[in-house]
Amino acid sequence: MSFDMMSLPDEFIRRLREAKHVVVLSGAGISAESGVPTFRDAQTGLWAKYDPQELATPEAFQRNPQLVWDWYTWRRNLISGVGPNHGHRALAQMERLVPRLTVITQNIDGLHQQAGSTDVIELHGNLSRTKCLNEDRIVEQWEETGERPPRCPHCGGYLRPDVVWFGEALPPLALHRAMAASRTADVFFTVGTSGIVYPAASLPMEAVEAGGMVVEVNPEDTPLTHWMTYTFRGPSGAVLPAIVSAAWSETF
Ligand code: BJW
Repeated sequence: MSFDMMSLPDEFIRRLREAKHVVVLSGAGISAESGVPTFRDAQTGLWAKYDPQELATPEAFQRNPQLVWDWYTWRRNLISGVGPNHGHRALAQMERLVPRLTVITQNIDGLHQQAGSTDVIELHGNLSRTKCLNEDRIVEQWEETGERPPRCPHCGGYLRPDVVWFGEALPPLALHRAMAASRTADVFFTVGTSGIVYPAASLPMEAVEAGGMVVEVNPEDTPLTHWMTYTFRGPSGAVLPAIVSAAWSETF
């Protein structure tokens, strides 16, 4: 789907070009065009009968650790076969055009970093890391015995992905940095997130309260929409390159 650059308001472009700090809160929607299903999309194939919101919990892991481990293994394999799309790349490009750009992502796929973004705060962890359920320490190597989940080489407890499940605290430093960045944002983009999961969904309000311009990029309305200074309806892989082109005449 194309996005009409002519529809970008002059005032939006002016404030973006003058911004000293641009902050982007991204969600699963930015990776959708890379082939990573969003969190609230209906799942397909093997996983169609499961609700992701019921797999991404400590209770699910306690109830059925093998099921949850297998789901994350499936997702890790899926992510390893895809790459960043035009939306991720447009943000990496924007970072080179403004004094400072911080990406705060809820995604665990590492695609912003692959695209070249260098200041990325991961709020919900990263699927490439594994940690011990008991000791909460990152584990890089373990013996593959066929048991799923595998066991921690130090304490024998289960291993789990280093991601944040419902009811778990976000990494404190990441959350602190995300709050601080949101409060200093001249322009705050929320891209491809349903805006229903907290505390991430509160970050645009931090930017609003500090006087920042808040902008939503999403094909659909969200609960965050009414806070926005501007909303651009469309897929981020089309909208974000159009914004960079309109503001800095960069071509993609
Ligand atoms: C496109 C597109 C395209 C499609 N282009 N866009 C305050 C109020 C109410 C509840 C709470 C509250 N504070 C805390 C809570 C509880 C809970 C919560 O928020 N629940 C809500 C469901 C109500 N929050 C928590 O439990 C958090 N922990 C916490 O607060 O701890 C407190 C604590 C403190 C001290 C000690 C102990 C505890 C933790 C939240 C963790 C969320 N984890 C997950 C799983 C991560 C690992 C994994 O990936 O498996 O994070 S859940 C899931 O949701 C995942 C996502 O990051 C997150 C957000 O989803 P996202 O990214 O927005 O995706 P979707 O699918 O929802 O939306 C996609 C969007 O893209 C849609 O809008 C589409 O339209 C759009 N789109 N194509 C652009 N091409």
